[in-house]
Amino acid sequence: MDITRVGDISHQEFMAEFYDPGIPVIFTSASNAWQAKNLLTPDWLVEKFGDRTTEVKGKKYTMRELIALIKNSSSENPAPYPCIFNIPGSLPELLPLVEPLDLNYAKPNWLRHKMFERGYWGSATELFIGGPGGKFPYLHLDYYHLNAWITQLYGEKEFTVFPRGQEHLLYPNPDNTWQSNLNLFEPDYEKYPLFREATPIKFTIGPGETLFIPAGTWHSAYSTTQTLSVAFDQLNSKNYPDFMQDVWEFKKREGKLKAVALYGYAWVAGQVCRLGEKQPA
Ligand SMILES: O=C(O)CCC(=O)C(=O)O
Ligand SMILES: [Fe+2]
Repeated sequence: MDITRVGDISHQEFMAEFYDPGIPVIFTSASNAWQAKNLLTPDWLVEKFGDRTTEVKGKKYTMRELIALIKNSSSENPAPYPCIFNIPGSLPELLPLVEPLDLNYAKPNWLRHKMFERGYWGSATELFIGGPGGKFPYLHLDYYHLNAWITQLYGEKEFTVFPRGQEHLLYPNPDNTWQSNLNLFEPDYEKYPLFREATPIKFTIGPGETLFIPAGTWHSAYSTTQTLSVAFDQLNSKNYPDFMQDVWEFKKREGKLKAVALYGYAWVAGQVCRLGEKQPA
């Protein structure tokens, strides 16, 4: 199986051919809608936001320091990855440059509703910065069964995704079932023999391309050059049942009372969003 690239398809076609069946796809030109396209470069970020800070693996770095690290990164000696800036919190000036955030495809998106905007669900609009050799630490499913939208704005990133239904070949960690135990980049087939039967789909996305990763798709990524990407999540009636199950599972770890409160809140928010969709525009 291969990944499909699409150009100028309608929202309706996207929904029917990719969204509803849950098939990953690359949009080659959706980001034409964003001013950020062809604007963001590592040097530009240093010039505009050199002093802004973020934490990577528990250590605080400035943008200037991170860009210097990715410029010196190599597969033998990779810079830490991923380096992530929360855009609304730390780089709000970028927000108008990524409008419409939904790229005219990632809709409806209940996470844009006031009730879901509070940061309880791991959903965020983020800038990912990487250097050559930077590997996402594990093969995984995204938290809360959110759909992921990743737009590459600079450089090239190699993704690996797995077709649905291969979970039993991917050795999810029993304690963290959204993470795989195996090292995708150097698989130990002795320890994880069933992985031989898995059929990874590998591809590279380049500047201006947007990858849609449907909820429930196992994936990981690897920067082959200096990379900048903008990622955001999507929730609506399709992934909402799985989302609610995750809200319960994750919040339970923080205490039953909290889980009940947040589950109730997410349930109400879901009904509000569902009703909103039914109203004529
Ligand atoms: O762009 C990447 O490195 C992949 C990021 C990813 O899969 C995630 O943050 O969940
Ligand atoms: Fe992910």
